[in-house]
Amino acid sequence: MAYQGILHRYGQLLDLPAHTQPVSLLEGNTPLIPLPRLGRELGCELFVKFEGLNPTGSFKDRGMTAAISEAVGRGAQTVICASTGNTAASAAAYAARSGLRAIVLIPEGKVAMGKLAGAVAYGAEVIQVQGSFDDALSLVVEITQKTQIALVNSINPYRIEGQKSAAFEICDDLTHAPDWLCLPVGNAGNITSYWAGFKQYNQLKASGLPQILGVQAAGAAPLVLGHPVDKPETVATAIRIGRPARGEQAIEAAQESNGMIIAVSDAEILSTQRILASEGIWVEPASAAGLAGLMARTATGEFDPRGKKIVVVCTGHGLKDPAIVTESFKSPEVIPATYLALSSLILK
Ligand code: AN7
Repeated sequence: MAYQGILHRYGQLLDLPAHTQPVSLLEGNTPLIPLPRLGRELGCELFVKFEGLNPTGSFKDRGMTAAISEAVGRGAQTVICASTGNTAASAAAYAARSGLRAIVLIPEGKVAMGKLAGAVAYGAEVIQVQGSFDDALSLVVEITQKTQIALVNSINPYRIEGQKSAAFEICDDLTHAPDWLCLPVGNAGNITSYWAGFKQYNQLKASGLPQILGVQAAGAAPLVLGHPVDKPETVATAIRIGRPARGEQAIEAAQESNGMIIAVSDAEILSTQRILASEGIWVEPASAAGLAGLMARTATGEFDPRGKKIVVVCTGHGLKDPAIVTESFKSPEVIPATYLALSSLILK
């Protein structure tokens, strides 16, 4: 049967209320792409779980199909979220599909253009907040406590349920869990979901458990520093978050899995974005953090990838943030439309 989305494929394993009414854009079922060249360099079997290939270009669609399906079933008419961009675009799309009003709060001037454009295109009411993501999330929590508006940030437990599906897919594709899973950490919903998903699948199918490497940006690394960051700053705007809502669960996931949470610099994030692109995989900066962390720790000798099966999660597509690339290259060469001009340029 044709693929019908994650609620259809894995709904039995997700703890969703009976009133849930599926709203899907056929999210999930993303490819696990081998990186043989880089894997050989590192001495490991390396894969990218390319979550940028979801319907709105990020992993958020897995949790959003669940959260919106529950909200619709409960009779909600309006949903709201705070977002560094991807949650906003995803909430906007799933709300549009189900006829709900979507309101999204974003930190002023700090959201990549592809995400903002998505939220607008899908018809959300976009509001810029003079503050950080964390300030916007506090507002969202307050208004959803005082009104019937439904919250669709990853504080919403159904978001976590939906996002577990990525762990199930990886185990199904590899026939077992990898040795390591490396991923970026912002508000810490995704690391929480993966760990819950791997544990659940292991209980059901003895698929094994990965060690988890969570990676923050150095300028927004509350879980590495051990305290909130009031003014988070990083080129990876998706993870520019100083007070992760599920920070404790992220630390639990790292400890229970015998993994770790580390930070990488913006320079390391951007150089890893280029390395992934050189393998044909263009991701937004935050999405390069998992691999950046793996490579940085391998370079210092603190991590030994040799002989391991490693999955890096690339959470969002490069098209989300084209400016990061276009701002740093010079405009392409312009030539007259003649064979002579073309051949003298490229046949040196
Ligand atoms: C590409 O969209 O928080 O640790 O508001 O967009 O589960 O927060 C985005 C987060 C990683 C971090 N990669 O995931 C939002 C938002 C990308 C992201 C993360 C985000 P979490």
